[in-house]
Amino acid sequence: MLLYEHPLSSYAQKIKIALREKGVPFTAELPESFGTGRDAGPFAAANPRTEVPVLLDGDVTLFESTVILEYVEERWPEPPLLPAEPAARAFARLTEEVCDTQYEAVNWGFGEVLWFRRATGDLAAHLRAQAAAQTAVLQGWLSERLGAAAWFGGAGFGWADAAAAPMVNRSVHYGLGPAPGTPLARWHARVSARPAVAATFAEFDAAAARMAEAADLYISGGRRREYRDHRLDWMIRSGGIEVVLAGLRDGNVRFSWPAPLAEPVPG
Ligand SMILES: N[C@@H](CCC(=O)N[C@@H](CS)C(=O)NCC(=O)O)C(=O)O
Repeated sequence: MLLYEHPLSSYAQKIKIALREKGVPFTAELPESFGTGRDAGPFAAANPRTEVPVLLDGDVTLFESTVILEYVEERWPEPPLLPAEPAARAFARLTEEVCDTQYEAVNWGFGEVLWFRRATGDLAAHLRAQAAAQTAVLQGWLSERLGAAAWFGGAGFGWADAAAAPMVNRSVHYGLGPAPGTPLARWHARVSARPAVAATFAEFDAAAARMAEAADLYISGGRRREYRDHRLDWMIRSGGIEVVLAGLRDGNVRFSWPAPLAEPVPG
């Protein structure tokens, strides 16, 4: 079984954590054309959105991390990540949804400044401050959901823990982690100690250490970052519309699939 992924992708990390928790072996591969938006080759054939993660299991090819996670849970039910009770299942899915949309977008925005150097000076400081403030709001939301429990799933590790772990860990990497001693900080330490999560975070750390040189590919090497939905919304709402315009001018930003025709705008 093959997983197209990038070690920094929180969506891909969620899937790797789930597969490792269930003891399912897989090969992880960074697609050669990742970040180009190129519509040829095996990666684009597997996912026209050219986003990771993509799971290839025999004849089955799936993209969208939530769809993949549901497939993984149904195909390898043991140990279950979702609880049995309907309200608890919905709670887990809702935690994942907010992590995948609002939380991921804030982390992505901070990375655009830190790694991809999309802004300098006052704008960079402004975007960093926005990300820090919004991270605190989202960690507050997660803390309320965690309450006094050891796991988001209550008694045991589960679906919401797999989804939240890459998000909170990335904040920790940025120096925006939960305050030491808080329940969320203790949960982060607890989740990081699980072998499935520790292996996934080690891959994140190794890739993050190489990120400055990888980011050069976007500045000068013909790669184009995908600005879409929650991420694009984050950049604009947080005051970074200039970042989007500069990326379009410099040709290192793209929007989502299907790509617009390369024709001049009329008028
Ligand atoms: N909704 C998708 C989002 C996947 C996604 O945004 N993946 C990013 C990496 S974190 C990606 O592949 N971006 C393509 C690019 O920037 O070229 C999912 O849940 O799988």
